[in-house]
Amino acid sequence: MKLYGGDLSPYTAKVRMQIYAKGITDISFERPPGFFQGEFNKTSPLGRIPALAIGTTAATGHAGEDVIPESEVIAEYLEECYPTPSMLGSGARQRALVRTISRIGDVYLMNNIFMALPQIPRATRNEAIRDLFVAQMTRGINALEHYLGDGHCAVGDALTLADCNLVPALFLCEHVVPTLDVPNPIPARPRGAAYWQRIQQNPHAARVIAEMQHGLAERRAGRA
Ligand SMILES: N[C@@H](CCC(=O)N[C@@H](CS)C(=O)NCC(=O)O)C(=O)O
Repeated sequence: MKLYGGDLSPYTAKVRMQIYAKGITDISFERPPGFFQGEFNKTSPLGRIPALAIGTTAATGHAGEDVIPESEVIAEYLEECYPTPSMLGSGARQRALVRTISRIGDVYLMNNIFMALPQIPRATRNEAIRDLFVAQMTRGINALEHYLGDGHCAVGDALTLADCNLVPALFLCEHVVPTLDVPNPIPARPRGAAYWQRIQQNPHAARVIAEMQHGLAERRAGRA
């Protein structure tokens, strides 16, 4: 299998963290062909990364590679293909908590920060658009205060998909949100701040954070 992605992409980081934590070694990491030319939709119709290429015959029967889009769908597919160690949580209630935190990381944090990115340049910024997305991000990060526990990880002491979503999401809160002239929301949230401190000690989290930092440095230097 091949994972098309990029170092700075938080959605790619989410899947890479899952791959590292599960100890999967037979998936290669590749740059998406034609991504910056707007041609990656020839490989994966949504044109976004990450995308997981799993074979040469598409499930639909159409010609071309068989490619799975959307980080959450990829994450679920990997859990089915590599069930051990499970990153879904144990028991129905804990799995629902893992999914709740995962959706906060993906839908409320990553997605809204991502949609606000065009509002970074002050000269062309529409403050109403920025504020709309920031309000939804704030809703999510406030709710996290209720759902995060005191264990080493987002849910208990073992890594789950909740951590794979939160680590890149909180990286964006810390490094990207301030570029919108909005304060990093983490320090003002005690549980979120304590979790962010703790999880950065985890080697799989630290590895994707280092990759995203590398991607951000490349982007800021105009190399990516
Ligand atoms: N919902 C998608 C979001 C993926 C996404 O937005 N990826 C960004 C890079 S982090 C991308 O490919 N952007 C290019 C574009 O939107 O055209 C997922 O979970 O995989």
